[in-house]
Amino acid sequence: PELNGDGAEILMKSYACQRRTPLKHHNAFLTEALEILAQNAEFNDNEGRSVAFRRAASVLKALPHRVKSMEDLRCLPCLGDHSQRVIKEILEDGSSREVESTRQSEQFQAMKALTGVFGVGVRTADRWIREGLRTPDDLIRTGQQLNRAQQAGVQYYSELQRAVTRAEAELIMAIVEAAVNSVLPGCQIQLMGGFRRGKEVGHDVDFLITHPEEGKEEGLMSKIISWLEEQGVLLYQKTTRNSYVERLDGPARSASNMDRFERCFSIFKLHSSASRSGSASTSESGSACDSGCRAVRVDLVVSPFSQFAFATLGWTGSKLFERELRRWAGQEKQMTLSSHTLYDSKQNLYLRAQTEEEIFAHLGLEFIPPSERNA
Ligand code: DCP
Ligand code: MG
Repeated sequence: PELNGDGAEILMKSYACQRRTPLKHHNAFLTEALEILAQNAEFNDNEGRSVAFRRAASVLKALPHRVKSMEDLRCLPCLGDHSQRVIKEILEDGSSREVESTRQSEQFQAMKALTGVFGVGVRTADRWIREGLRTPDDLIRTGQQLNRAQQAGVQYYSELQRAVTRAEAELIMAIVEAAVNSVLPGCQIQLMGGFRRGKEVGHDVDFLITHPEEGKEEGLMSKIISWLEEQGVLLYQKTTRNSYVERLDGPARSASNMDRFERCFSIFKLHSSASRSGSASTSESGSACDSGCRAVRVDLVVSPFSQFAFATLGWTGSKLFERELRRWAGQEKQMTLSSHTLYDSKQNLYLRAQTEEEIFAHLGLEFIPPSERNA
């Protein structure tokens, strides 16, 4: 095994969910490069390649020191030939030609700009690029057919591009708490995603809501949305209903890893002055976002209490950490993990849990706190 600066052995486990990955690490100069290639692979609809680069980057994030030579990589898992080539070039020349030419390429930049529009995925962006479009402005200029989400995405594009600060997240938390408490007292509300992992900024703010009395959460989302709409907080919202059913013979094989909670994708309106001073804006109604207004993406998820621990684990991230948890469960434990349940295929039963700690224990994993899930 590799030695660290003090000569102590580093044992790097191969699944990201077996490792502690802090937010701040020593190898951003390498991980940013590998993540460009991962993102480009996603743009090319090559998921396998994308995950390989993300796993390689993630191993470097977990290292307790800066990589100085290829020797430092001996015995590390998940570093394929391609990743090693890129790392070698950066160590020797300061940058990788492949990474830099990807970063500069018109295709990559157009994909980044177009998939950066809320409501636009890789397939749609790719089609637009083949039609000669490059930027969100081009969509407006050429009068593209846009669905409601994409219209909001274009309308609030520059606002939504700006990183959401923790202060803004706290402000939105206060608004969500006010909404939830006024429609159903006794709920629990949790800040999820990157902010739960300790990030100072995010691309959105994620919340998980439950009520300790199972069943009370039914119909909750539409009441929350009505309250927020009456207060004029929402610039956009789309709610999907809860479609989860627990099957006795175990979870259905699903094409997507998306969970099936009642969920609201929304855009909140804050007053810029309020988002600086820390007071919420709840008085005006209407859906305009003028110059004194801040638009922020907010995701609300409602979970039944019995699934709350699984939902908490599933909505904390990072995306790679989640993916690795599910892979560990399936490949190493013959279990199926989702944001709803954990199913043991050897015993043919659902394993219940009230806390994240219990889920890690069911999976035979050491508990990793949210701040160290930044894989
Ligand atoms: N999530 C997931 N798979 C998805 C979508 C979400 O596992 N396809 C989980 C993990 C994420 C969390 O939900 O951490 C929130 O998703 P975000 O896209 O908001 O990701 P983050 O909050 O981690 O990042 P950001 O700071 O960019 O919002
Ligand atoms: Mg988020």
